[in-house]
Formats: sequence, structure tokens, C-alpha cells
Amino acid sequence: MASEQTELTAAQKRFYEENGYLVLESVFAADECQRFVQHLEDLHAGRKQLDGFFQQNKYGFRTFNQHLYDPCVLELFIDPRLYGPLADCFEDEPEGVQTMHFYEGSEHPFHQDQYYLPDCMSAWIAMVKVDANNGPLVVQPGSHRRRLITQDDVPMTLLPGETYELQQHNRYFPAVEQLVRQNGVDPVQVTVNAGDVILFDGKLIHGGAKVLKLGTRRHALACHYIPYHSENWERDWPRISFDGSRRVHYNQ
Ligand SMILES: O=C(O)CCC(=O)C(=O)O
Repeated sequence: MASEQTELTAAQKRFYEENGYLVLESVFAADECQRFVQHLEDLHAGRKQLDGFFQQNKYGFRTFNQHLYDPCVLELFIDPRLYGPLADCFEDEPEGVQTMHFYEGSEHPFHQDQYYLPDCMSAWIAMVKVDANNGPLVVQPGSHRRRLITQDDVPMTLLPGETYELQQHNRYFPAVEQLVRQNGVDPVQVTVNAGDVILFDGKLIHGGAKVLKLGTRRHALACHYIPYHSENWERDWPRISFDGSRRVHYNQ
């Protein structure tokens, strides 16, 4: 059964503020997750056609901003069950800005999402059981209250001959690794069941743990949001409210 929680309890809010993340159990029901996984597998295998469907093989197989062309993803992205918890964390209206659907564990090195999307936070929806075998999220608790590495610290501008991947691997990820050591707190793996949602702060240091059972599926939809009053939006795709309305710029 999916839970009907509309806002966070005081204890959940305290945990989120202290640790920078929080697991909400059974937000989505098992049959909702199964239908979603089947949809994604049908698209992957070519059994279903969808205009715009595109998978990247970058930190595992994944799609990027599928909500912009797939109503199934959009529906989950702005599902009313996510609204209360997100609004509670932001203390503002959440607007959806980005999705990534992961077919498998990403093994993504440690990073902070606000390096890429200022002011953001995430709702990471597990569509299957995620444990040590298939590459869970790994987080450094409390790191959201320490330093944020920004593009002023590690510019995104590429050096001569540098690719984006090299910028990340040679300059950005090492800077975050150093911060992990400075923060001095042991990272933890967050294991969850299908239908659970991990909320996490955009300053929290996190990544994808090593996949122990190679070839296993790890369907998870990573949803990113920014507060309605954030002026930090420079992308050319829309900010989407939970009523479905869209705007591209802050002042629209
Ligand atoms: O799902 C993962 O393994 C990584 C997700 C992530 O890094 C993100 O959503 O920012």
C-alpha cells in the first residue's frame, strides 16, 4: 500500500535537517513501480515506441529529462504525494526541473547536485529493491551543512583540449573527494525497497555505490526540484509546478 503522508513529521524534519537526507517508506505502491519498470523495459527493448526516447550509457544506462516527452515520467515527477515533503524541506513551493531514470547502479563518483543545479534538492524514487548488490545511493551524512564546491571553485569552462568528462574526473571529483576527507564522516549506503523515496539536499555529498552483482537492474527515477522563489535558473528547459504549469525563466 502506498502511504498518504502529506507533510513531514517533526522527527523526520529534524533527521533531514541534521543528515541532509531522509527515506520516506512506501510512497508508491508495488504495482505502480512494476508498471513503471515494465514501461521502461519495453522502451529499452524496443517493444514500445516513444518519440524522443533516448538512453545514454553514462554512469550506467539512463535517460535524461524523459518527463519532457513521456507523460508516465511527468506524472511521477509531479505526483501529489511528493509535494508536501518537498514543500516542507524547501519551505517554499517546489518546481520540478530535471529527471534521470537509471536502469542500473550508476557508480557515480561523489558529487553535490547544487554544483550543477544551484538551490536544488532531490526525490530519488526506488522502483525496485535497492541493496548492496545493485549499487545503492551512498551519502555522507551532514555534509550538506559543510562546504559546497561551486563552479567558482572548479570552473566548468573547459581547458584547451579538455572534455566535460575530463573536467569532471580530473578536477571536480578530486575536489569533492578531498572535501569528503576534510568533513571526516563515514559515508553510508542507503538501502531501500521499491516505492520508497530518498529525499536529499542538493548540497549533500553523494554518489552511486559499487555494483556488486554485475548486470542487475536498479530502476530508480532521480527527480530534481528547485524552490519556486529561486532565481538560479539558466537552463532552457522548463520549471514545472505540481499543477503542471511551466515556465522557462524566473520572472514568467
Ligand atoms: O542513482 C545514482 O546512482 C546516482 C544519482 C545521483 O547522483 C543523483 O541523482 O544526483
